Amino acid sequence: MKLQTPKAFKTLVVASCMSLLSVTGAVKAADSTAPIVIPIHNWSSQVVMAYVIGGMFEKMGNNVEYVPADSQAVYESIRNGDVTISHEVWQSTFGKSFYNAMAKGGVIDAGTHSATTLEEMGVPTWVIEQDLCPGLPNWEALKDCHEAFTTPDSGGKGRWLEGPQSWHGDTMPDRVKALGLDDKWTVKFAGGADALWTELAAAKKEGRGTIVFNWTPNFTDADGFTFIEFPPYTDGCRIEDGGDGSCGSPKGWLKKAANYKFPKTHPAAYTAFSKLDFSTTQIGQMAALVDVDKMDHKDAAAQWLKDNEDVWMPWTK
Ligand code: TMO
Repeated sequence: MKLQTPKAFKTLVVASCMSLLSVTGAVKAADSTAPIVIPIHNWSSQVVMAYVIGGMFEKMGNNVEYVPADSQAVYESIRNGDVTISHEVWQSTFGKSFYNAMAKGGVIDAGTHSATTLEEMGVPTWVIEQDLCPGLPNWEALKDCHEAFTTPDSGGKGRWLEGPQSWHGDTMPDRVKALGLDDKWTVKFAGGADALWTELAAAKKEGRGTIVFNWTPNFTDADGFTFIEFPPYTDGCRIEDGGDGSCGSPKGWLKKAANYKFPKTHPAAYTAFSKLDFSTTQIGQMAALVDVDKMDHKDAAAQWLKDNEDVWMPWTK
């Protein structure tokens, strides 16, 4: 065994002083220059918020990279470190993938937004006002009104226009069957979120009934959209969770997720991300900048950051 050299001894002394300093809070660790990788999915608030959060990180001096990502597979990508964060973990649609990845090790819960969520089939409120399906929003009204919701491609059945299949798999077709509605209703998957908004506008213009998948917070909160009230959600009620599938979606949370190394590699950015918290109104506004005002996602985010410095700047301090 060798005796400690003076140089190693010196290093030890310096290291001890540094840890003493950090205990008293006098030293802040610097964020790594490695890029923070933010995923881009396929609904407007998520994309605008990606650029809002990325813009905030950049203002803090961080490097940011954006990657298009599948909204279910992203939790495994966060777990293995290819993606750093997810800023909109919707309970109903992504809760299972989020917790599955967490259970495998490598994903942390970085806090919950103030906004509560619902992701559910529903109708524009004028459909109820015009009584196109008497008894809505109670789901049992659907037993008796499918004729008002047929489309040229629905084979005489009423049609539910569900979101892209990449969001929920067969949850809605399973539900139609489990509720005994499959003789009268069929589910069609939209190619993308825009197809849902096109359908809402077309149905209104033509004065015909329509049932579409939608969510809150969204820009439609301001227009009058009514979610159908299905039998209440309980843990395990869906077929993929071992239940019979005859339940609606949960009134859920909206969380933030991160790779487990993020707090260590980028402590300042992680601290800001952990404090970051959006309300229903703020998220609805982010969506509206694109879906109502027709802005580009990046321009919408730049506008939002400019108009809301009092909201996000305190998170960076
Ligand atoms: C995940 N989404 C908000 C589209 O339901």
